[in-house]
Amino acid sequence: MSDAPIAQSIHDLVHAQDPEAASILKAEGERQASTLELIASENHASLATMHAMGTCFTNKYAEGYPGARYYGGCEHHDEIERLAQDRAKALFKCEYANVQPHSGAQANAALFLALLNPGDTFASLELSDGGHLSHGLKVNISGKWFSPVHYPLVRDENDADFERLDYDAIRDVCMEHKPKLLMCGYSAYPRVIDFAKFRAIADECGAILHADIAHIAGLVATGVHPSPFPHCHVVTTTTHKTLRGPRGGLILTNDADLNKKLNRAVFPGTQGGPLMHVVFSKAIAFGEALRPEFREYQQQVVANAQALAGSLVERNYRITSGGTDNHLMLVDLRTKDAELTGADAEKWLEDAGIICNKNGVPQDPRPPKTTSGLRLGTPALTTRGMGQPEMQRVAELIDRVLSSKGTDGAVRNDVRTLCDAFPLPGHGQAVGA
Ligand code: DSN
Repeated sequence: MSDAPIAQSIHDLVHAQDPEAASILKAEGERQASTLELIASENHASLATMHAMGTCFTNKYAEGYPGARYYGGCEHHDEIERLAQDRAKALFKCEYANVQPHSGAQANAALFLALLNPGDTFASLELSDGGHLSHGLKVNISGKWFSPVHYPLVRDENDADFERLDYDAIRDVCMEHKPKLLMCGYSAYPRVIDFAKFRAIADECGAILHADIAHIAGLVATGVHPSPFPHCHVVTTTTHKTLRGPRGGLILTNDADLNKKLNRAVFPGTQGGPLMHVVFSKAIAFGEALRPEFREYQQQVVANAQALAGSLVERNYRITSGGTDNHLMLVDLRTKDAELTGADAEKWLEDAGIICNKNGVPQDPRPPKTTSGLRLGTPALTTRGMGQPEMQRVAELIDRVLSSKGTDGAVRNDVRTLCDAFPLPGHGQAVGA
């Protein structure tokens, strides 16, 4: 890799000054290289994207926006922020992009500040059904200062749409409560979202329609999942999940007035100085996402998720809603073993080098720290170059761990062998190993 010498020098530079910190960096690099990353919200960014965050753009305050800053010396910060905005607009085919949110939750906090007054009602999917904490959880500002009403998934097991969005119920909830904002887009929902249906409901009840596409941003940017535009008034996302950029947030809209309000809500409403080293990295990642091969990658992410889900079903695990259309799946462990919990499964799998997270399944009788399910995603394994045959192997390894209740110690070696066959792009150079 052409930038490998730069990566090597980052490690060496840190090591020469601070061996203690450098050894932690090296250990984390080795952990990532030697384990199977199945957390649906994680990925392996390119070396260029990662290293862009270690640049002199971190040294500068650039409060404000391009052409209207509160500090001198922002000429190149204006250039890079405009480049990131232009690439984001090209990717998502929209008119306005704010690239400054530090994270997805920050983007959503700005959304609330821009569009709602404290106490206003909004509609969303509850966290326990696959939503996100910034969509109205009581301990989050969205649930503390605003008034969420939640719409359900289809609850009837005999319905063909079991555990999918229930658009009739969404309409009923919205017509009863007349929310000012209707949110769609989720953290643990494996099916296609029908943004046009959401817009019809929003228009009928008089709500602004917002989509949080944090999980599916890469799929959306490449047309592998339908776009929220032109249906949604506002779209928020993270940049580090399927989009494979640096850790950060992004706000998109086609509406000039909303754009003004959203910009003010990001700065000075909820943030101070932008993280310009991250904006620099966002520009680079968006450039990568505009390349044709990024679409092939996203198609493979979905094909891999479907292959993994299919292989798990063959081994008697239930996948909620019967499968997946995107990059993730929710595995209901109870069909395999009624006693098996997500917490135990997560721990045993981690010991074997398979990294994932416990997750409630819809209507889960167990609490969030225990759960009956696992959430699995394929973006990171696909970045390593794995395809459908490897997904069958991964399902077999998962099953060996869970069937043996974590006692099959040989799995750890098999995981290492699989990882060695599909090295991380740039690994070794990235940590100086
Ligand atoms: N924590 C993220 C996830 O894992 O889905 C959402 O922000």
